[in-house]
Amino acid sequence: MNQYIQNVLETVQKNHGHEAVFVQSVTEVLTSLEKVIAANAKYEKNRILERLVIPERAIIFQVPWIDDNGDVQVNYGYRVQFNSAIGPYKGGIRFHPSVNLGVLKFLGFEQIFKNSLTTLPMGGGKGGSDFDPKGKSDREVQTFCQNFMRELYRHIGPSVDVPAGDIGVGAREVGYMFGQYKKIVNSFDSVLTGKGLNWGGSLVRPEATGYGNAYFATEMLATRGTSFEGRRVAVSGSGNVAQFTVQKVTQLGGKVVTMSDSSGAIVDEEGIDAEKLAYIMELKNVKRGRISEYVNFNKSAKFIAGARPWGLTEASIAMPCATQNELDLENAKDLVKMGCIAVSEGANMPSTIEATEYFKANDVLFAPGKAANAGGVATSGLEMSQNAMRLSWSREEVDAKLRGIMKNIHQSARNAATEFGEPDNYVMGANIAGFRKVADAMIDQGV
Ligand code: NDP
Ligand code: 2IT
Repeated sequence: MNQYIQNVLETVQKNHGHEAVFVQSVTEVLTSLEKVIAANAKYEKNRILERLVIPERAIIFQVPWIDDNGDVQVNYGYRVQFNSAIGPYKGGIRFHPSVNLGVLKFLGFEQIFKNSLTTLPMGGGKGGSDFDPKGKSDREVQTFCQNFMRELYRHIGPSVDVPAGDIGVGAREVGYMFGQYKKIVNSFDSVLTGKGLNWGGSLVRPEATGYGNAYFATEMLATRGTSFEGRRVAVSGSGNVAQFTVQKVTQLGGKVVTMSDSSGAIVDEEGIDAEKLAYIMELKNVKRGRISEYVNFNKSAKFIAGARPWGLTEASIAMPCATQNELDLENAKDLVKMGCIAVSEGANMPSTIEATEYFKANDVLFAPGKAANAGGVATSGLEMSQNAMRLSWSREEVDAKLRGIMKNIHQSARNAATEFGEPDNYVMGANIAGFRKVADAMIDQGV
């Protein structure tokens, strides 16, 4: 490996070994930059890698709140403002008990390159809390969001840092946080994206990550002269990204045969069509139920407690849309055995490095999350543009722009991969294309 990259990686491992997913994401990115770093002395001279792996700023705060029993609770709040070379910090907020600084550093680091790929002017950031919205009343979620924003508001702003949703943060939570921000600063700002349609949100933002994932996969499949048409597709997760991945894949002629949540996976050999998906959306988004309940609605489907969807049934395309490291080497082997020819990541870093390498070795097309799921943040960027112009585009306009952006990301990843001799290596292509723009901006702006 290139000596410069190796030195930076060793330092990150030594100082941040306890932040395993952050080290994993840095390792994946840096090792794939080998050829571009070797060919351009300016990156080492300007210490770009050392500067990229340290957040420009990371804020940690306490969030005290009162639960329905009148008891005082306290959670951590975080915002990692990773890199602002090409625009204001931009990235989601995650509420999940597994959230800690290391998880948000991994997500913020990924976001730098993803946002760069969208072609829109957005830097990288991520925030969140170890608060678990599961099982909480609506009043508890509201009071938590308000108390979270009571500290976060001073660190964000339409030209500073623009958060959005992620795991555990959807339209409801964005609404409560926006309401609190507006009350404190007394200004109707474009300070969060994923807003409601009546108050500054963009059409297609809720659908954008899942639709973008399907659009990216369509481009990638076309390079092998094929498409979703008639193919069986394994999807994981049943939240925002999974739901709209399933919807678009089905519209494009695919048959989705699995979905999941953290308690297990369902297999529906007949395919999860529009009517069944409507049931799942109501179950997950309104009733806030569990995917296991799907078998009460559709008796021919199976629920396998504790299982991941990989290898449970034949599928030629896999689209992991739940969480990081939910697809490991064993899962990758099972998928290939069951006929998998392509993987498109809706989630952030759902495949382990070993799984990714196995796919590459077995000629499976592999779209990394930072390229395939960039449609969500790209449409957040479009929401910011509409807010700045004080107008809103039609559904058709936003969808056409999203489709164009995903086509563009696919092309620039493929072009960069081709330039460095591995046309099918979307990991290398996406990382190089995302990196160059940010690194060159950092050099332009001086030390
Ligand atoms: P949601 O909260 O809407 O859904 C998350 C889904 O993943 C749920 O089905 C959840 O199951 C499952 N899940 C979460 N944690 C785990 C876990 N530890 N093990 C197994 N399953 C788990 O989140 P999103 O759909 O928004 O996000 C999903 C992924 O997509 C994340 O990686 C996120 O970072 C990424 N992403 C999201 C974007 C967006 O616009 N929302 C944009 C780009 C990427 P359960 O209900 O049981 O917890
Ligand atoms: O991981 C992601 O790209 C997101 N959660 C969306 C971020 C955003 O600002 O829309």
